Amino acid sequence: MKVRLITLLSVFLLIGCNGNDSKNKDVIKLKSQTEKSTKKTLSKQKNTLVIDDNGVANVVITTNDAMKFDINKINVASGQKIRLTLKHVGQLDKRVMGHNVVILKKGVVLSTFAAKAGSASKNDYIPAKSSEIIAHTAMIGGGETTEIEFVAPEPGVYDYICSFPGHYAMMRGKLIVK
Ligand SMILES: [Cu+2]
Repeated sequence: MKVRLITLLSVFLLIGCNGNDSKNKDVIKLKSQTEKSTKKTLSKQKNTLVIDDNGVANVVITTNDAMKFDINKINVASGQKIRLTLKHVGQLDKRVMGHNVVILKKGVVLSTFAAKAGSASKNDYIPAKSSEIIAHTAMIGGGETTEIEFVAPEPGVYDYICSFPGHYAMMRGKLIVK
């Protein structure tokens, strides 16, 4: 009698375990589907470089509450006029999830610059009178859009980051000028 009970119990336990396992798998599947769909949304909004009738190259970088730029590489020719649009499609306020695009000169050490920027809270995290910046957008929050125009510098590879405290590690890309 005892043996039978134990057998029954272990059968129940086995069923129980299997049930949990498949539930976990479902959860994992759902999660990866959500990740994929977020990526899709971002890449749908991704614009390739379009040069308009006035000879200006339009670049649109989309960002969100997950601290990501959808474009991490911009290829341009030296001397090309660029209109850079930054679109924040998140919902959080700029005080908690502010984003900008700061294009830095060659040789600027990102961690050093980011530390300086982090202490410039009164100036939207742009260090005053910095000689390390080629161009930068305004700092914006969810639902906002901002744009700047600048001319592509001499050939080389330039880093761009978001200078909001703690964001540069995730939010960075390269402007590749040929
Ligand atoms: Cu940011």
